[in-house]
Amino acid sequence: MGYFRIMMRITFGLLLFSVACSDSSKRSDMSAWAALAEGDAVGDSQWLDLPVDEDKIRLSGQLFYNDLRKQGSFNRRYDANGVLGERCPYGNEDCDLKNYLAAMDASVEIVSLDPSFGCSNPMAVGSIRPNAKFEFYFSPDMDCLSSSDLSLGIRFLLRRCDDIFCGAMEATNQETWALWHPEARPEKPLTVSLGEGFGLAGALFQPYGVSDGESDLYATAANHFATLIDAVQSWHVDAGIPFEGERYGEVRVRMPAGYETRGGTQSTTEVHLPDRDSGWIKGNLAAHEYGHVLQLRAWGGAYDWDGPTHPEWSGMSQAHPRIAFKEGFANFVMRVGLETNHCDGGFDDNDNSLLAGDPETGQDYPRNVTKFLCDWLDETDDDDLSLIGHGDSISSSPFEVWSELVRMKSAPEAYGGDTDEGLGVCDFISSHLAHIDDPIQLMLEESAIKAAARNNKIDCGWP
Ligand SMILES: [Ca+2]
Ligand SMILES: [Ca+2]
Ligand SMILES: [Ca+2]
Ligand SMILES: [Ca+2]
Repeated sequence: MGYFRIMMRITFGLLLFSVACSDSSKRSDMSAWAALAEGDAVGDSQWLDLPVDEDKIRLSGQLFYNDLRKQGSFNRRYDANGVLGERCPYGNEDCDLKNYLAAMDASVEIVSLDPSFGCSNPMAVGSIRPNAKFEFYFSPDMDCLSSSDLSLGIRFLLRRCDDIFCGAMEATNQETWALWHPEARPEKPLTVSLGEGFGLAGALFQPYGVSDGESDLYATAANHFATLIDAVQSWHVDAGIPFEGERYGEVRVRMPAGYETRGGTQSTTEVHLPDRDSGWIKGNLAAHEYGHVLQLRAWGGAYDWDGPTHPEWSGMSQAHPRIAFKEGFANFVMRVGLETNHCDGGFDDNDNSLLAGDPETGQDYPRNVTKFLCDWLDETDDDDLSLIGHGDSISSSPFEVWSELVRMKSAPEAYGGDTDEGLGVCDFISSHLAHIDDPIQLMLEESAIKAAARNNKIDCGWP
């Protein structure tokens, strides 16, 4: 079968540095928060032996974080030795609680620390590359400076905001998690003259270690940010799903949100993550919650059903089909987003990864929904011999799954969906089939999709 099997479109967003006195409402009061802590330094700083025009300054450096997640896409970034990143979870004695990887996509700002002039906007803004580097070559705004000797600070923020995505990790006080470079901060400005270049020591987004109580939440926030960026890379960069920033705005992931014991997505823009209770975060939660953000944005900003949207749930427990679909979809987003949690391999096979419930009620279980969406996506055909039908022979792309998600909510009349009751995985299937005009293609797809659904104990009352 290959009717809606298409090649996944892969695009790589190239982020360029911009030099600007750009404004942002989130930035105006950032200084106080950012001054709370400075990062650790890795290596030495040095004057750069590179040509610099006399009206410009060249600055470079690196930013790392300590990646102790169990789950993530580690090889999207390089480590401090320039080698592709690897998994080294908390508690692994071999790496001694150190796994410094590039803080990819974090923002970096250069600000004037000269007290004579009140220039609060950053004079240059950029982002951290997969090799951890940042580099600026810019002409400062001389109106913001008292002389040709500049007193500069370098500020790192767990925030990515560009045409592809805009989101940040924020602390309980709703300010972005941010750090000064240890050698370019209010207490110790970096002094550079026009026409000079300076390479700063690498910095680590971990000012208080990984187990010193509340303060080490800086390091935790950086690990959540890595998971968020992994999901963004898979869904918005690789799969090309629109973020719709103009319509919905920036996503703010608050951690710790004190009252939370699990994650909670409040809206298209507000995600809450709990405090770390012991050990370390697993690394999957921010990607699951981001799945809810994607669904809400695909659905016009709301679920729209009458009833609770955040009931207790688990993958193997029976729930209303609308909750099973919502949580199953969020876990699907996490599986596509994190390389360690992919759809194929052990999760594909029903022997290794069990289904829940029975064939009559299977659509009520988040686990079954996730496994079905994974079969809808993957190219690994599998067949459970204990269930009727020839199993999974279909495949698609994340973009097509997302497109169907949008369509099922926007045109329920096409297939008889009840948005007041709330839509489930059977609505997802019905919506897809309702838009196939060619009767032969419809017959083929219907047969294949039903077989794949039944392979996941999903039977929508079909004859
Ligand atoms: Ca499967
Ligand atoms: Ca498949
Ligand atoms: Ca499969
Ligand atoms: Ca079978």
